[in-house]
Amino acid sequence: MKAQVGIIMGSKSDLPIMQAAADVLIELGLDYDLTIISAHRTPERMFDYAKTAKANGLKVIIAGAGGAAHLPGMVASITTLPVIGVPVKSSNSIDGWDSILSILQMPGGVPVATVALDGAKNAGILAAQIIGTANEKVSNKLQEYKELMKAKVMDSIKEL
Ligand code: RP5
Repeated sequence: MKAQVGIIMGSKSDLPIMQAAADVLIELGLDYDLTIISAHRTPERMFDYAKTAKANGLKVIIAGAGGAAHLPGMVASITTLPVIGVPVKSSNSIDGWDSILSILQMPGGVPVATVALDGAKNAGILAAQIIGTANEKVSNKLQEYKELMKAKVMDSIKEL
């Protein structure tokens, strides 16, 4: 089956953070397509990716970037697919707020669902939840995931 989730990031240096999105998608039984696209260094590649994403079978795009983090917003400006933005606290980020605000403060009409700073795991879960609205198998996996989280907390209480 073709990947339904596209994971993109501005630089290889974002990968240690963005890997968490890939890991949770695997846990939830979803395939992903992961690559590097820089809004500033490879703008044509970004345009082509966003323009063809839907035809390539993607249902959701997770985009991570840091500093002047334009990748998620620019991709959202080109595609009608939902875009989840992951602000990365990168080497060129002052304190993370630059990454957050660059992704969060989108103009009306072009939303990016922004998760927490370095919050790639939640981006993966949110992508699965979007796909789960029309996919019973993924929805069941998400339910199991929630049960597991609950069980872990209950176990930690017993260990006190
Ligand atoms: C952003 O600049 C990237 O997404 C990355 O977070 C940051 C730094 O990139 P490198 O200089 O490490 O390639 O565009």
